[in-house]
Amino acid sequence: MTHDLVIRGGTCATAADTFTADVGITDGRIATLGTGLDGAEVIDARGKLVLPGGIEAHCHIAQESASGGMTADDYRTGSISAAFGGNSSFIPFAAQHRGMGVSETLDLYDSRASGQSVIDYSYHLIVADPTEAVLAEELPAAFARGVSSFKVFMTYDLMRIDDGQFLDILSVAKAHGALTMVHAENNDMIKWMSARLEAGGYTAPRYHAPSHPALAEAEAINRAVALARLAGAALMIVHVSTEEGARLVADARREGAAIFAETCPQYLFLTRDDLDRPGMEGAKFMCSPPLRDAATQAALWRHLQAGTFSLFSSDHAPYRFDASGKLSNGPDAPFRRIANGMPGLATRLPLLFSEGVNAGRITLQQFVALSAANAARLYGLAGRKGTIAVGADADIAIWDPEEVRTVRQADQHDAMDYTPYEGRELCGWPVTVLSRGVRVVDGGALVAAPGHGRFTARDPIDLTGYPGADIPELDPARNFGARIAPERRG
Ligand code: DUC
Ligand code: ZN
Ligand code: ZN
Repeated sequence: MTHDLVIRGGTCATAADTFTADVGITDGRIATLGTGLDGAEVIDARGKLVLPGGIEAHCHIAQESASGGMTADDYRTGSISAAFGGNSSFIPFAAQHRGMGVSETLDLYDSRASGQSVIDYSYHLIVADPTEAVLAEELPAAFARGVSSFKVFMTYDLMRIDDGQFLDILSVAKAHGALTMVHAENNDMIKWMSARLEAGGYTAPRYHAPSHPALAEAEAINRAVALARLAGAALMIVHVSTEEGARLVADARREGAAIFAETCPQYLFLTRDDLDRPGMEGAKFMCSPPLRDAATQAALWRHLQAGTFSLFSSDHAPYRFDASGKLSNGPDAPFRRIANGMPGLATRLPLLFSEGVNAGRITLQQFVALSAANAARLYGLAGRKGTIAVGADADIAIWDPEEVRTVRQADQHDAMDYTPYEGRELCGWPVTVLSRGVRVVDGGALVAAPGHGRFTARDPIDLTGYPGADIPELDPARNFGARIAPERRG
């Protein structure tokens, strides 16, 4: 049998295994793993690693914030940047703002993504307005559409939900097999700290860090875990930035709860000292939660190694260092009026490979788990993406584990005007990236056209092996129709 394409002689790796094989691809899927395979086209991968294409599971693309600021990247530039970073698919957010319906939100993002992306995509739905209609009709309709995860915020006045609303959303998610994601920071602690800092005249970017104390993250994670356990629902805590938060996650996981967590490159590779760069340069390093210190970096690495974190995602939230982005409220804006976020789609995996695998901190199997396999399992893509297996989509990144390159903004493909990793020398880079068997990036060039990437409907989360509610009698999902107390609706 002649395949459409054969990747010959590479070292393949999954989250479980490393093996040498040719990968035979036909009709966009992996058809054969073997030796001596025939292909109409052949990629020589001797000396290279053949890995599942990354799944970037946390990024903000063509998304406006509640206060109206738009990300610099759209689905074209964002997907191209992701592909150059070794990703074959990504899951940006579709953000419901108050007053918007869920279907309306998804239609809007469909219109933004359609025909633009070079890699496959889905959305996590951000739920900021969980009305009765949203809970009873629109979220189920979103699941039916293949959107099986959504994010809620415990902070930001315009986005946050209260604990009762959080329980309602967790219950609906549980009933439908969706995964709830949470931005866990205590809103009032942040507002209280910010007001005091500002009153004292402490408004430079560096004060963004103390305005979001570690305690604010720990308090919110503790509460979020308790709410999820009461509802008997699974929960993903995104962008964990503190040792305290990671420890709470590890404890809950040890007790068998379906609590999952993610950390991000910025918390392992940057510190709050970066916020203290001269002038307003620190604004480039503002993200929420904020950068912490070197001791926290070390603790987060330990948790990454120990399996506390299932995901390592970029949280690419691109705002340029100009009046269209970070400095939209003036060249000296106080930290509270500077957009939060930094780019990272293209650097997430090279950073993890270089400083994780090549530096001996994590195994290749952990790299595959963190870059693709765990996201596939948790976000309803298992069997299709995130693995090198017969029948799976041929979403593959071929890596040269010895290539050394220095990160430069001039080489980036996103719509940004800086990278926080400027000048870093990294060893190990993706050289060819395939999406469903089609070369997207090859030899340093983009070779697929916008529109190659398709919306991918996702399956429900598989929680086999996790217990249900800690207190079954209180499991709201068992009494779904009567679940929402009318007094909370007013
Ligand atoms: N949360 C994110 O997930 N990304 C950017 C900023 C934020 O608050
Ligand atoms: Zn967040
Ligand atoms: Zn984010």
